[in-house]
Amino acid sequence: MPYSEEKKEKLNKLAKDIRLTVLEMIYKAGSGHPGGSLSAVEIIMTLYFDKMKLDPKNPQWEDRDRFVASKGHCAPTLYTVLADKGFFSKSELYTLRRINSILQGHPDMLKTPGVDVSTGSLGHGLSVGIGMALGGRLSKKDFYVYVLVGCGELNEGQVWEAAMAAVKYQLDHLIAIIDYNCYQLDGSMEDIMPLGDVVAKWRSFGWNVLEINGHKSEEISDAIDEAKKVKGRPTVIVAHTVKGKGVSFMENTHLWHGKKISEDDHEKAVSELRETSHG
Ligand SMILES: Cc1ncc(C[n+]2csc(CCOP(=O)(O)OP(=O)(O)O)c2C)c(N)n1
Repeated sequence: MPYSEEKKEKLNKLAKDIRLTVLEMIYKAGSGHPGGSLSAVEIIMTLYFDKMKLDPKNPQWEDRDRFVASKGHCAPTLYTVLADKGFFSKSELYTLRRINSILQGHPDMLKTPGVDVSTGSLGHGLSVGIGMALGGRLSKKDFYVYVLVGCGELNEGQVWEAAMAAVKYQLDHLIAIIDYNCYQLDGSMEDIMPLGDVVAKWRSFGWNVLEINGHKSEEISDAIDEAKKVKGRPTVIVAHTVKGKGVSFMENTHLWHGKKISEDDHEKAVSELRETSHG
């Protein structure tokens, strides 16, 4: 359904606020992953604010939709969105990565309300999502399972084993979203392990494949609506994104994949984000 101008504006502002919070969390923690946290903002925000069936007062609600942050290093973005939704107090956000904090560097389902799966070791999330979707089918539930996968993560062989299994089990309540920002930890996808025609690859495995701009909430939302119409097979949404989106000196580089943010850089990033509008 087309977004109203009011909704677009509201979500653009929210995305900007999420970016500011994420940068402050990583700055205060003295370590973290700015690049892949910033690229995933609209994807995670749109899922939680527009698409997922949730009850922040009851994080374990059996009928809820599930989210697997398979690229677990985007945890600051997930935590910010969970706090915005009311799963826990926003005052927790600046305890990121501290000993005994409920917000560890990677998502921990035993520590953080609203986190459905512990992740961080890349390659496993889609397989876990398959288990959840099969569990939902067996218990006659109607929930959807969303799995956010990094493009570098696609270099892990297990993702492709999962890609085969999801089709074998005809998991139409499983929706994978690839944060396709073209960079990974220490280089570009092209230099490290090119994926070639990623759309053709997923199609050849039997998936329904959609391709969108992963910084446009409306496109993300429409793609999910489309995915839900397809019966008998899973959908993957290839979301084209920009690593480090929103901060010019962090964009389109692996150099801000995992890096401490200095006071100077934090100030520069904040003033840049405050001046620009993203959509
Ligand atoms: C199994 C495993 N190997 C290596 C790492 C270290 N690591 C963390 S993030 C990352 C790069 C991931 O790239 P991508 O999936 O493209 O993430 P994004 O660019 O979206 O941040 C690597 C190699 C890891 N977390 N898990």
